[in-house]
Amino acid sequence: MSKAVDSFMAELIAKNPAEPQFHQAVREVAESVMPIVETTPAFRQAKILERMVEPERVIMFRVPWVDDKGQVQVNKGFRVQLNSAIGPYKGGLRFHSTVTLGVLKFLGFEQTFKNALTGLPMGGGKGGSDFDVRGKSDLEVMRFCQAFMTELFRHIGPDTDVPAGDLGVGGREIGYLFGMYKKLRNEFTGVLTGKGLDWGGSLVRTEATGYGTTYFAEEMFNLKGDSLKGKTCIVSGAGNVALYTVEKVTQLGGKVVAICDYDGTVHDPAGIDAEKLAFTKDLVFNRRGSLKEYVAKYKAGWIEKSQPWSIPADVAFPCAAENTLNGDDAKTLLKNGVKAVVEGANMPSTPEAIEAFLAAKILFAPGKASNAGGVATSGLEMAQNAMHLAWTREEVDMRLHQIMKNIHKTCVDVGREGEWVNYQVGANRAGFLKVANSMIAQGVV
Ligand code: 2IT
Repeated sequence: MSKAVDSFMAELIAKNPAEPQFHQAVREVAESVMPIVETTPAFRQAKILERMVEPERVIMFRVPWVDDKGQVQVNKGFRVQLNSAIGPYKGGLRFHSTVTLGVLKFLGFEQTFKNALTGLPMGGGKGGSDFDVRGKSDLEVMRFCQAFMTELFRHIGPDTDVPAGDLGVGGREIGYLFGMYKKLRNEFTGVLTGKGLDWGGSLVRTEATGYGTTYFAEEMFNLKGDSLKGKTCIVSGAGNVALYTVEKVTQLGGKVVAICDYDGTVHDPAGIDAEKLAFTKDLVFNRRGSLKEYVAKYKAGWIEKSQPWSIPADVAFPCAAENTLNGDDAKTLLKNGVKAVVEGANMPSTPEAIEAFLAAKILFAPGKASNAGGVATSGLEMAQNAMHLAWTREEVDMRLHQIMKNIHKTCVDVGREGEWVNYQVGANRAGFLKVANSMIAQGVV
């Protein structure tokens, strides 16, 4: 490990204490890009890394609301505007009890590089609240979203900052947030993405992160003259990203044998086919139920309070949350002969897990490259909104597919190490260079 990274990190940690996820995300990028920074006087002189890790602006606010019992509740609200060098701030909102400033800084930092990789003009941002949608009634969620937007609206706009969904924020929440924004501003614009199809949303946005992750995996195999066809796959999570990964993998001829939620892992050796997936989507998205119902209905295996990493597979798709695949999980996957690990979530693999994958030289795709299809399609939604028109499903899917191919090619071009591709280094360096050069062109601001 380089001395320059160590001293940079020591200063970052001293200045930003108690934000371990942010430290982790920065270290991962710093390790990839420090060799470029050290050998490029213009980057050193511009203090480019020091500037990148300092958000341009952080907004923190109180979100008071009234629950169904008439009790006043108070949550924290945040929007972290990380970097606007290449476009308006862009990134999701996360509503979950684990949300802290440090978590959102890590997500906004990742988002900045991810958005740069898409090739679309989007800066990096992230926001959210420690509000947990689980266990809340629909009306409570609506009142919370409205309260949240009564402060957020003054900081965002279609050319300023365009939030979207993340964990805990799906179509329902975006609807309530958009309704309140429109009322406060008296303006119907593309200020949020992930909107409903009848009111400015884009076709394929819901499916985009999972589809994009799968397209990326297919590209990785294609480069080696192989494909997902016939591959046994395991997926963690049972949300938007996970279930549309299952859908696309199955369409491309792979077999998904596991998914998981907070309660445990479904192990279905026969594979989660289209009919079972339709049931699961209804269970998760409409009825907000537990995967235990899948087990009862389809007589599948169940591993209580566990993730799928112990199940032998060719490909693992971590599509849940950060740090949900650790060093021991990585060893188990490698022992079982995993060929590829393709991240659908943001930073799901711990540093120890990544180290193990890179040492074993398997195919490893970091989330900022492989899960970029979601935000890329948000970018396509912004473009359609700005033009006041809507593209067909084929048009959006074709563009998403092309963007994922381009990101893959960029990672290969920048990250090739002999016969093997270090996608981690490729993604970090390519994203960094675009943002760094844009910042330098715009002066010290
Ligand atoms: O992590 C992500 O890329 C997202 N949650 C999607 C962000 C977006 O603006 O669509």
